[in-house]
Amino acid sequence: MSGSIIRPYGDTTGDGMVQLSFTLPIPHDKKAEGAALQLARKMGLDPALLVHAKAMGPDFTFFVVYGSSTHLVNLDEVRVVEREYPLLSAKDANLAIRRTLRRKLVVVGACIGTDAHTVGIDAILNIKGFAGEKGLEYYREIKVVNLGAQVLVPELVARARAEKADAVLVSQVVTQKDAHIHNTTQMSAAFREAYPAGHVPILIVGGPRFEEDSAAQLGVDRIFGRGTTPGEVASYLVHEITVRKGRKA
Ligand code: B12
Repeated sequence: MSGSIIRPYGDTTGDGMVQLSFTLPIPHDKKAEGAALQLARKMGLDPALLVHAKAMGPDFTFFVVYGSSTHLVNLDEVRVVEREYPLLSAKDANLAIRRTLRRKLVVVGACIGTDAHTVGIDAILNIKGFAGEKGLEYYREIKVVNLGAQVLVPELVARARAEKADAVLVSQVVTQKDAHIHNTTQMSAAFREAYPAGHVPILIVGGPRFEEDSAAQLGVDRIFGRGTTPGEVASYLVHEITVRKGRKA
């Protein structure tokens, strides 16, 4: 195998072993177990071993399957979104904001739609922060307006306008029926409609299950995923206000 082709590792290097779990909408019996193995084989696991099956009520069964994946990963074909800006300390971010804007940077944040998962956005905004980093409220040159959960898009737009927001930070954790995609697209469209072209605030969306390279598709400037820290967001904000100022000049 060339260095850029890899396979998963279980017991011995390159044995391809992976574990996966899923639920089928059938009662737990021998046939259900056979159905789970059929699915696993169709997904490229060969051999596939059933290591766990448990009834989830009378009509569903949960499975864990362990098996060797027949697929190869080509590292040369992996595409990722690299951070194109430097990570700044809170002190340097504050200095850069003051130098660029000569006033505080205003951030309005919310969970939109029916989403009530505020832990993620609070990790970024609240002073106590996340992973040992203080949140944006700690930054002297950032004014944070955290609207909390289940905020309607018109309410978010109105508040962003009233606060003269430089950036709007939205969180979407629930992904059932692609709610995060629909809500984000609706939100970005509403901002483009409410603001003159070139004056829309920096639109940022975050949550654990976004595809990081889909920002343009969703009409936002940046997507932040799992494990994001407040410092990364502050650094991005500094980068983006600097780029925008350069464009205006
Ligand atoms: C805590 C929790 C709850 C709490 C939320 C409390 C609160 N105030 O937030 C409660 C109990 C209320 C809850 C309710 C529900 N939940 Co819930 N919940 C979770 C749980 C266990 C943890 C989420 C969390 O706090 N993670 C920790 C934070 C720090 O991580 P994070 O959100 O990913 O945030 C980080 C990044 O993503 C990013 N980020 C996130 N947002 C933003 C925004 C910006 C601007 C930026 C820059 C970055 C950023 O930065 C953060 C820090 O790194 C998850 C399962 C899990 N383990 O993830 C389920 C989970 C999210 N919940 C789920 C579900 C289904 C529900 C309910 C529908 C359950 C029900 N049937 O009632 C309800 C929905 C309520 C609603 N209307 O939204 C599902 C979602 C499934 C899906 N595909 O959508 C999950 C995945 C559980 C599961 N496996 O089924 N839940």
